[in-house]
Amino acid sequence: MEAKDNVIDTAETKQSIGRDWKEGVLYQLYPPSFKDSNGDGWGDIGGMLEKVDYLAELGVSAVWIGPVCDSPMEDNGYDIRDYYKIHDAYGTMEQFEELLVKLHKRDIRLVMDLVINHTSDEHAWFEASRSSKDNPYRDYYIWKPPAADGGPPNNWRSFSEESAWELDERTGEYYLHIFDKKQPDLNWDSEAMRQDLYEMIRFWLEKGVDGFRLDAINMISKHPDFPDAPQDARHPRGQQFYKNGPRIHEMLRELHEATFGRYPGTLTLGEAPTVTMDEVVRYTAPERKEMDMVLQMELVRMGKDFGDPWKTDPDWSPAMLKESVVRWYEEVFNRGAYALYLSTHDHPRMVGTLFGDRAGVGGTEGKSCNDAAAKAIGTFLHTLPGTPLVYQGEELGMPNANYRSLQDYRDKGTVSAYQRRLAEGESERDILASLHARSRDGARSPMHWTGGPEAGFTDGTPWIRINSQAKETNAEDEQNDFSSVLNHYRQLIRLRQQSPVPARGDLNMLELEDEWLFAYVRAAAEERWIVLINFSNQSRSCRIDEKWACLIEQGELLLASGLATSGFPKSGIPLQRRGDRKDDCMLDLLPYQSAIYRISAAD
Ligand code: TEU
Repeated sequence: MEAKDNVIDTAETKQSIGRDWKEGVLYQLYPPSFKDSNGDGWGDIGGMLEKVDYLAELGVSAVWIGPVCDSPMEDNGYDIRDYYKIHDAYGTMEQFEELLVKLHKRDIRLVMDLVINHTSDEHAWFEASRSSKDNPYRDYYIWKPPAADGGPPNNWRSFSEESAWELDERTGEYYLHIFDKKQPDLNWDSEAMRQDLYEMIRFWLEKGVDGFRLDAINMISKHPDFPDAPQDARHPRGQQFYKNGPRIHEMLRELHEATFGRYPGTLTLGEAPTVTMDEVVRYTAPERKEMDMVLQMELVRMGKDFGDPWKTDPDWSPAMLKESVVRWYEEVFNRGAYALYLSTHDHPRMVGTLFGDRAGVGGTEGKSCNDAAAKAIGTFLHTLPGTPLVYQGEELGMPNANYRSLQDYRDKGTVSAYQRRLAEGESERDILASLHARSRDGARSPMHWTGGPEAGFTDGTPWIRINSQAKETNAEDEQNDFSSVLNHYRQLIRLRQQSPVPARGDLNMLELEDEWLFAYVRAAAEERWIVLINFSNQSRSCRIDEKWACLIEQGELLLASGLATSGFPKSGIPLQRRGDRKDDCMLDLLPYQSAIYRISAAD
């Protein structure tokens, strides 16, 4: 495409808002569960408008808003029926424009969710496509004749665990759907389809949208031969033939050139599950002009064995966490870019997954343990290399929803997994335990705005049950409580605004004998930070190198957190010297304690 001299100057507005994207903090807003303004129990743009001040006070620089385009809502909007229309339950285009203006006034940029690997089967393109083999829209989607035995063209499975192919009686052919059968995959090999998508993206850019989170973007280029995968391949079978496929980079470059590249300053945040580090660099190296950042999905998926998506216990260890953090830093940080999240709408909340029983969520001491764990997670997220992405409610320490029966769940994939497993003879108790540990609905319960009815989310009946912990954990109470998780997040975000260390600093993960203790140094030219975190619910102690001990002693404590009843040892420093021996310095951290020290670069 011949874009260069076609650069449109809304860029000026964009660049005047905030600083470099990487330096800020991103916030994920999940529309159905954020705030309802009209009492229908479903979040909406009116609700978002009410909460712009809340977001501004938190200090985030951009908000990624989940899909709000017209949709039959089979997958909460990740199944778009009309890219040019706001879904009725969310409000109107005028309200969307008002939101954009209001966010910009508070220096917050708006990032839309761009779902372009697939559409809804109710999209006009698909309706035309399926109508006959010679319809001009036929090749907007991926159609194949049946295999010799009349079955699907290959053995790929969809994320919803069925075949990835659906037979359409009308023409006797199968269409591909990597996700649900209501979400047919677009055919990115069709030039006409791509041009239609680009036009739609420019429509939103013209409105002044600042960026896009590109849904499942590394799946758009499919292997041209559609080969069978080994029968025992990891779930979902066939993924190696459509993730990071043969034409992916060519396609992303063309997409960039035809759309985002014409609007400098636009952020593109690519969702790319299962990638190698080299692949991430290829996606995000600035000179390649593909995407700005990839979402680092490893931490949020950690320990979840994708051979069995419903396994109850995440097979997770602190060593895995350290390894992943260091690998991304060493192999990507200086060559490409990534955003880091520890919770999102597709996985149960981190505070439940990693700390679940360990944090004692729901028990008598549940609240203080939960909050201490939530703060440790916050410290970790904001002090690692990579741009932090906070998922709504995480900043309040919202626990995983405590859904206990099938009636509580709304996610289609969750409900069908329940039914399938029950039919296969599994006990209801076991199924519910694994849903609690793994269902996406765990993170989708509505925001806790107040401790009042329906957590202040709606005046009506919420589309999904409010978490019973809303009375103890809610924004209204936390606003004014200096020791709240919310205030911890606000301070973390402020620290990031004031120092170059978190966005640009090098990382040196110190080797400690206790795997539950994390100590790392972030160093930028002007300044260094030492971060200490205890990820367990036990007090822990291990030897620390004298050199680092001295630096901690001389450092300035920027922020600390731990169990409300405890705090730091009297000295204010979590260190003890035992005897005179130089190497006998111990680091002592209380359960879920975290601390950030600043030491000058000269030390
Ligand atoms: O998710 C894409 C994705 O790759 C999945 O691995 C996701 O982790 C899975 O759905 C978990 O069960 C994106 C969206 O984030 C998700 O909400 C959508 O359902 C999906 O795309 C289809 O649009």
